[in-house]
Amino acid sequence: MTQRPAIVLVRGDITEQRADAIVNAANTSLLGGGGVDGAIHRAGGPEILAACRALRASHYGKGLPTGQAVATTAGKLAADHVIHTPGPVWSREHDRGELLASCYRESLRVAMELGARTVAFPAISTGIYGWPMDDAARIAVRAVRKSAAPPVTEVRFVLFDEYAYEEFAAALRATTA
Ligand code: AR6
Repeated sequence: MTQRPAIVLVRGDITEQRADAIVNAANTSLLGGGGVDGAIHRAGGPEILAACRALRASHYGKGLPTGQAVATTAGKLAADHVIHTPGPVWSREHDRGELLASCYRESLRVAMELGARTVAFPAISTGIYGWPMDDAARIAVRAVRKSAAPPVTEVRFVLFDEYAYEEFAAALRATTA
């Protein structure tokens, strides 16, 4: 029987992670922004933006749709690849949970195609896009449990603060219970 990939939580900065792939909470323009996106482009250098611009020109003239994922070089980062995925903006009126789950699923699909074994995710949509942390954590953990498969051996959630860490830990406990 094949081993299920491990899900690991760490507190920290995703730009400092050693992993085969790190995931960027991007926007549909693929051209950078604040939060994790800004930090990844700053730390990874201009190669990442150049690769994003090339993808815009070749495949995504109108931008990358929310919930999809695409990989570029990781530039100067310790990772091999950055996988960019635009999360949904949280809405009180519309349930966009499926789109948020799709970010995790599609990012993992791309990671597996690349042969990545270790993949690090931030808490997509929980910053500028306003998603409540408890709900986002539940969706993230469920989606990863469902979709992670070999060659991935480890999925790491990299949480920026104690609150995010605690909410992901609670979500993990709830799905293993
Ligand atoms: N490492 C790990 N987590 C981080 C880091 C970091 N270096 N920096 C912030 N976080 P956000 P979103 C946490 O806003 O909500 C950008 O402008 C942060 O505390 O980066 O998906 C894009 O271009 C929060 O919990 O992403 C889009 O326009 C989580 O990461 C938009 O923001 C996500 O926060 C995307 O918004």
